[in-house]
Amino acid sequence: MSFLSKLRDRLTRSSTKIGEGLDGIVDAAPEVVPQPAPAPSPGLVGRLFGTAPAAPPEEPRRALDDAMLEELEDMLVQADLGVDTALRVTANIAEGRMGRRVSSTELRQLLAGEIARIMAPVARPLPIYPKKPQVVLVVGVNGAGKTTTIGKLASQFRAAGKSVMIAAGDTFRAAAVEQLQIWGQRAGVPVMVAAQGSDPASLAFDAMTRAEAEGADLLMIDTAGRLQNRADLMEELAKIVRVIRKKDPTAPHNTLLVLDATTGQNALNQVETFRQLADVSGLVMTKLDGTARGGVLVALADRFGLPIHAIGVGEQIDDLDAFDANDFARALVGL
Ligand SMILES: Nc1nc2c(ncn2[C@@H]2O[C@H](COP(=O)(O)OP(=O)(O)OP(=O)(O)O)[C@@H](O)[C@H]2O)c(=O)[nH]1
Ligand SMILES: [Mg+2]
Repeated sequence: MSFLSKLRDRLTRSSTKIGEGLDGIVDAAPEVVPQPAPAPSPGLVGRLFGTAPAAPPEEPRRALDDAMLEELEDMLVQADLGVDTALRVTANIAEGRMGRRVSSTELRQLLAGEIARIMAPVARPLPIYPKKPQVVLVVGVNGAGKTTTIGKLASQFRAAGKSVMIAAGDTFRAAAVEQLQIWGQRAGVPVMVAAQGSDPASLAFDAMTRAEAEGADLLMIDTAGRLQNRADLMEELAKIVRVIRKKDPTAPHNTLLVLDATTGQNALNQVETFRQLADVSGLVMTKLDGTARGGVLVALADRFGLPIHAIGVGEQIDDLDAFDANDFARALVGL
């Protein structure tokens, strides 16, 4: 299955939401163009002489006016693009097109074009540096998908011939360490653990020492989930970063913020807070399968411009895809 159809398949709920929204907006036109009667079937003669098939029935159209733009804007806000982005996208669609009669398909294409334009600059894979080990710190709120994403990434980097190590920086929960060990086994990557309740910053330091000694290309450090309003946990994160920098002032080379797409607009606050504490260098958006809130990626890209390195589209090890702006835009609007 091609990436686009897989993504479209899994983004069904988002795309249905926006797609049906667009159909609804165009169908709300006061003057609906009458549908032509279906053309007679081409018959034997037609088939023999290759008569062109009858043109598909004309799609309903609606003149682009203020009322329609307002509906479009509301629909985009509903689809989690946020007010600012919805306004900008709508204004761009309107530019030079007021009064023109558009069909739902044309509207989808225009919208996909605008969304792709916003997303293109942020569609960038995780950069790989010559530095050994390249330290990738993974942060985010509880349950965002950090541990799962580390397992998936470790597997991909290993398949690409990199030597990878994982550090279980979530030292609070025994279950968290076990979960990471299972992912390590699946990916075929060693997992460094510390005693339960020990300081995650010192585990990070030890893991860097070992990764260096063993010549690992990549060290991925998992961290405990933390809500952005817990000052103590956020301070702990800042401490992890300080200690990592004692070992290597250029580390962490990547700080990945993992966001759960189903949290919708709250993702914007999460980026705001984590950025202040941990100098976030890129995003991974998980759970894009089966959510109707994929639109929040557009709001994030528009507001922060942080690279989106990958998207999670399921719970299995290969359910992590590169982020492609065009595919995403088309899938989101149901094209
Ligand atoms: N459907 C779907 N589920 C996902 C995806 N990524 C993670 N999950 C699921 O989300 C749940 C939480 O994932 P974890 O990786 O444990 O999240 P975490 O951020 O490490 O959680 P804490 O360590 O508790 O903060 C698990 O049930 C995962 O299987 C995804 O892309 N799609
Ligand atoms: Mg975890």
